[in-house]
Amino acid sequence: MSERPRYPRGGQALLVVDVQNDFCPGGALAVSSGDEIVPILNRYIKMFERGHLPIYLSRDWHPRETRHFREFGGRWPAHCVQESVGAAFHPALAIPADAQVISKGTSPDDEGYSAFDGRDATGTSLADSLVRYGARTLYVAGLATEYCVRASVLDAIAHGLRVVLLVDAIRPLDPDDGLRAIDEMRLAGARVATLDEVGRAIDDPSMLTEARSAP
Ligand code: VGL
Repeated sequence: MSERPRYPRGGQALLVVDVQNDFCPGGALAVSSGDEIVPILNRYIKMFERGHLPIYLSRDWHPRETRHFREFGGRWPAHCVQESVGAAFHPALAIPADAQVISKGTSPDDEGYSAFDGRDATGTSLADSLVRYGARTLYVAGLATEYCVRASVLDAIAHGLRVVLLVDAIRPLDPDDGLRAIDEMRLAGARVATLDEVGRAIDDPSMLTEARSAP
């Protein structure tokens, strides 16, 4: 399985949320410019690979019939149906061979907004996997800001993790809701950062800790 170290430097890990075809332009529940973040995500992924740090990719992985879909009483058009092209990761996303895929929303009663509701291929929850890796700081990016990114960030904080929201690699379904969600995540304790800052933090994790405790 993974060749990444059991206790990564600084306890840092990356979570890329739902960068799937259905959330990108042309998809069933498209985030406008959702695909714009892919080259930025690839740079983050490279940074974490170079640092030998664990990388998680969550995906919506819904059954054809789920109460998450409008057709069955839910809110959304059908999207990210298991094994469909729409559920596949964006083709330009540079997924490392040992990245951990976390599937969520996999049963008819499970809406699966948060990656913390998901499990890897062996049935291990994201929270358990992070504990196993000794991760204490989770960097989060992906789609969509006000739904699955927000839910994952708030759950990570509730699990006692430090969260860094990668604001240059998230996009909302609705711009106003996206801004409100960023405020909410910050108020809950998430730090925000962009590529430059993270590049330095990976080499010197104390940088983020210090910045967080500054007034
Ligand atoms: C999402 C709406 C419905 C997301 C998933 O990935 O943010 N949003 N299902």
